[in-house]
Amino acid sequence: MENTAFIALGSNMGNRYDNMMSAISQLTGNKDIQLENGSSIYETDPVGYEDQDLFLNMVIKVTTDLNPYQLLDRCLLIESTLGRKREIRWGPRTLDLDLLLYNQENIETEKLIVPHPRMLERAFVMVPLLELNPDLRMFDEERITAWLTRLPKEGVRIWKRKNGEDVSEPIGN
Ligand code: X6L
Ligand code: MG
Ligand code: MG
Repeated sequence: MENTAFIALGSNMGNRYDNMMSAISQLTGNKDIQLENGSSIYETDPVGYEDQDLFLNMVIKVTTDLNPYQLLDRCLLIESTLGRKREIRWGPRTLDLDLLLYNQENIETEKLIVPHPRMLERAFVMVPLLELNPDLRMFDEERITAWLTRLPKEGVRIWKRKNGEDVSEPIGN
């Protein structure tokens, strides 16, 4: 398990929590991907296309022997086993799995861009990612500073804490 990757999960259709837990089991049930850590789960306002239900979002850290393309293919396969249909762009989905980071690598091909090109603009990705304390040195300092000076938790409320306890109150910034 020589490689470390961070994967973002999102769901806003069906049983959102069960969908995410099922995805984690499928992803890490195969011996070639090991779950290292998982963030709290956040309930988040939809962005991009706003006329849809609230999302649950979280980020997991895994170690793996798979290369980034194999890992991406595994993610896409799990999305389809959970019934993901691509109808409306940015629309509702049973499960979304986005490969955010793979070691410190910069990959830019037609199939895959890592680090995920839009992650710094998305609080529903950055709040759980920063909770896991990844090394963010792959980004230039200016972009990180610019992100941190905005309201990073807007539209992002804790839903299930990492320690397991349910909450219904949003946490402050
Ligand atoms: C202007 C234009 C501003 C487009 C933002 C942001 C588009 C995010 C797409 C955007 C823009 C996205 C999730 C979501 C989606 C999710 C929450 C996307 C792709 N996925 N909203 N919207 N959680 N809360 O996982 O991320 S669609
Ligand atoms: Mg996504
Ligand atoms: Mg995706």
